[in-house]
Amino acid sequence: MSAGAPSAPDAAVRRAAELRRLIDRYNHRYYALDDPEVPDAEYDQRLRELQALEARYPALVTADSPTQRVGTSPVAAFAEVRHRRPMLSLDNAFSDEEVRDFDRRVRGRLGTVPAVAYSVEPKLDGLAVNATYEDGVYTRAATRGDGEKGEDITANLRTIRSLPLRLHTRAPPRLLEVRGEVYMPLAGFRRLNEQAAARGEKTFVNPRNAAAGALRQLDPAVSASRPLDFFVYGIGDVEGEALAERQGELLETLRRFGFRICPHTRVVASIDDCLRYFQEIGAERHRLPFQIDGVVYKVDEFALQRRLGFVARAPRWAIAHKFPAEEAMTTVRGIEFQVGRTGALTPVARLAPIHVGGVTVSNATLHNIDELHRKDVRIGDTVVVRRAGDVIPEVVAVIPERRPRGTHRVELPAVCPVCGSPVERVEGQAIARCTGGRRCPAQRKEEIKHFASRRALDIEGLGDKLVEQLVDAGLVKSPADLFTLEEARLAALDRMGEKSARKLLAAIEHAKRTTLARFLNALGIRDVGESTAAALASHFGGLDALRAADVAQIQEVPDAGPVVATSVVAYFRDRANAAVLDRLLASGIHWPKPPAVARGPLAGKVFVLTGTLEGCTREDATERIAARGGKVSGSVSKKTDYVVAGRDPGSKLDKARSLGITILDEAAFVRLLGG
Ligand code: D41
Repeated sequence: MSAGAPSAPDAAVRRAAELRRLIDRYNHRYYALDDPEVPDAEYDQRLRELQALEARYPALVTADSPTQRVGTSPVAAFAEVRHRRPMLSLDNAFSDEEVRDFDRRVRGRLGTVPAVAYSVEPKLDGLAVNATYEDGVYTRAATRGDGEKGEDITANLRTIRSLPLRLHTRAPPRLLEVRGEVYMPLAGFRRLNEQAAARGEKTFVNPRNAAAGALRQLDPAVSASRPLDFFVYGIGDVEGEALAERQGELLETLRRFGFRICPHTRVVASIDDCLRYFQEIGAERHRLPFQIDGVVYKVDEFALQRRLGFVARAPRWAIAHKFPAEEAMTTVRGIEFQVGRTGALTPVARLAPIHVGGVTVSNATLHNIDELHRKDVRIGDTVVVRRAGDVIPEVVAVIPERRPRGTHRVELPAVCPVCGSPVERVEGQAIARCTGGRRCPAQRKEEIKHFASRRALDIEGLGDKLVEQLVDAGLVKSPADLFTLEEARLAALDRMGEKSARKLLAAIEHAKRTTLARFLNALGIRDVGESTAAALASHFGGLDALRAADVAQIQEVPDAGPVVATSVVAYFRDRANAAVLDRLLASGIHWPKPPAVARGPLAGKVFVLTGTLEGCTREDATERIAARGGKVSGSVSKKTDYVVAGRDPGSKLDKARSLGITILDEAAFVRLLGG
């Protein structure tokens, strides 16, 4: 022991060991199991106590102490680390047929086996890393690199709170290498990008790049501030007894050791089951809290894996079944501004057609003028385009190296490209609008399309093309004109005829019977979407009460803040809107009286859901709350009674904590619902 540092009394040694054990357990419960055991304040207090003890007696500091997660100083460059066993790569399959070929090869090599059991694991889109434990203590981590040697990221991986610094077992192997994927959960990725955008900094193209950037931070303190996580999917070298005979068992053992294992991992009996699993997870993938780019199938039995062996750097016993790519590169042929229902100008890139996310894309949104300027997309640029699931394709980023000479920054037009009215942009807002209102044909068309759409008045057969025709022909200037259309004039339109005209008029007649919520949604009041319309309808019960309400009264509705309330009041005050509204009502639009005040055990209670629930979907949860008289709101405010926090909750949880709102985990929520 160095001179001057007092040697620690036995009591301090024991207390430090106890604190380390406690904090480790709290960390595991909080970060790995999403099931906190103690309040945050208690956790902080224990950590501070340990820090104080270690400051007083530096000899107490151990490599696995939870105080050591951040603390080492920045390094100049990463040292090279040679893996004790090479980190293999994975062969890819892009179709069911290629997967079946893989299974046939496996069974062919094994001889008589009729069907092989596979471990099926979502393929996390992150970075493969290797973490080493000696006598149960975390000692080292490295990136995959070229599979033989990677970079030393020991300090950075240590900052991931779900990583155990000591294995949860009494008899750890002498040495254990675990392999897994470091990734950035989507909620954290979005938050990080929002913060970067707010500071006017460059955002990350995708969570994978963000995770790579975070891991490669030379300063572990910066790395620690990035929301990374780690799922383990296998092992490298082990010294000591074998941990398992099968992949599925191995993952269970690693889970017991304290690692996070991807929760959707399973063992299935045959390749048919693998393909079914691929379909299932493919349908669910955009609701997962992390990004996956396929599924990995691994022969479950290690004895069979050993018989199959390797070719080149890839095992013969595993394959990655990939989803179609959701990102692709193409060039920008033009940038135009589309005018929406409320006059908002949306910049849209016209693209050289490109196959992405399973379809051909030739337009992609740039969201708004700020986004366009932040990404600095120009005509002629090569860009990354993304189409994920049913989401509208978007331009993610420009490839600056590919920019041709002589391009120009795109500016917001001074006048509306459709009607020539001045474009207005409120200071501090991202959205620029055409000021033409119903005089602008583009706004008129969008207003009527929205009015007729499925989740509004649901007028069957009145599609986008027909609306455009009706507006262009001057037959319809506002939604109210739909109810005075004449059969003869309709029938005279291109591609119409008498029969279609009659059908459309019948559909319009049919749509007059609706609900107040649908009707309010159909009006297209700024800042009032489907769920806010429903909340307004159920709170006020009738249109007259809502029309008479002031800003303060509207703010009593869950989900309605000052922005919504101001927009609603402004809508009903507008003379032109009032005239359209009166004509709509005069045409015979009606709805049943809503049921009297909600009753049930949760009457009047406002819930906010965040994160993923294991036992039911968000829609189910909403229905179950509503069935008991409660309401679900999209955002946390003082009006919120309960926040239900599922797995990987978002910033709503932080907000709830700061407002002191009751937080329910899934189990408590189910109990509140009555089992
Ligand atoms: O989730 C993943 N990204 C994942 C990657 C996974 N679940 N399992 C994997 N298994 C392997 C073998 C079979 C070679 C042990 C992998 C990877 N490899 C892998 N990741 C990057 C390169 C290889």
